[in-house]
Amino acid sequence: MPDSPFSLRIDGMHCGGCVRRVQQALADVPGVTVDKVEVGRALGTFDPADTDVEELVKTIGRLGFSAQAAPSAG
Ligand SMILES: [Cu+2]
Repeated sequence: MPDSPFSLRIDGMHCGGCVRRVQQALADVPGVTVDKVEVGRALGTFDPADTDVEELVKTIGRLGFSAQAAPSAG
């Protein structure tokens, strides 16, 4: 199955430390490939057989940030 893109808008991120935490947490989710994390958003792809956007939102929520799915650019 082809990977699906995800784009998350994330509130509560402030600095490079936040970026690293989000990047690490997403990368630890099976099936996820992180393309880019910056303050306020994260982009990448995931294998729909392994996870879904809702799980990624929850993963970021467990770090203390508030994430929501954003429309994919392009
Ligand atoms: Cu920070």
